Amino acid sequence: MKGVISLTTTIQVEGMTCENCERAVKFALLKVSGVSRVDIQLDSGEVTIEHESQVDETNLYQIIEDQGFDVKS
Ligand SMILES: [Cu+2]
Repeated sequence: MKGVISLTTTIQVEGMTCENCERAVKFALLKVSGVSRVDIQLDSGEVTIEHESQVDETNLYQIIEDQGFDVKS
């Protein structure tokens, strides 16, 4: 049986100001296959994503930007 490797990626995001921003980012990320959990700290802009290792992290950045927010590099 092949094990699934789970990774945690933390992304610093700018521009999320309220619960609606938080929810938009969270739901968009949870739609990605292989993403199992998303935690968002609204005050610090920290988005923590638990995902399988095959998930492309640049795709996660793109999804956040598509919601209208800036990913700090
Ligand atoms: Cu908002």
